Amino acid sequence: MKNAIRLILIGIILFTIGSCEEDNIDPTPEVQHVMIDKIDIPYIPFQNEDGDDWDSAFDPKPDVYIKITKDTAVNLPDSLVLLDKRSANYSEVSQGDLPLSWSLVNPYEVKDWNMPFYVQVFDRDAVTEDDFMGLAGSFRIDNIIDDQPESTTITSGELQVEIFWIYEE
Ligand SMILES: [Ca+2]
Ligand SMILES: [Ca+2]
Repeated sequence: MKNAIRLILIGIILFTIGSCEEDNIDPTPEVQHVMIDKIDIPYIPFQNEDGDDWDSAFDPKPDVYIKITKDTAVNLPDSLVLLDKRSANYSEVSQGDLPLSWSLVNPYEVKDWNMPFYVQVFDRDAVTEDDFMGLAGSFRIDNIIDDQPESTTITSGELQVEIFWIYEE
């Protein structure tokens, strides 16, 4: 009888330990960090809204770069620009060069998941002010966090932008 009680007690203790351990294992670790790994531009407008080339006769094709911004306005202060790839522009882009692609050596973490952000595309100019080619957005981490897609594509007119994500626990 004593042995039986002892076995039951041991059983209860083992069961309790087992339950505790189970509670400690999180079956789906939650993503804590979402980063931008790469930005692709599969399509750009090859003419401006007047139907003209982006540049003059000698180098008519666009010299494309991107900015990631917190707003849709074109000339934003630095505080509203998350990422500026002006120094990494593509020169004289033609159809065969697409998609353009910017891989980030240091993936950019978007800390505010509720914040809408945009990808603005420009033609880099030497003498005159850079030409604004268009923007795609808004992107928002809250919109993707449930599905955690590998990438998100937004098309806006003749412009298409694809952002590739990294998720970390
Ligand atoms: Ca231009
Ligand atoms: Ca050009």
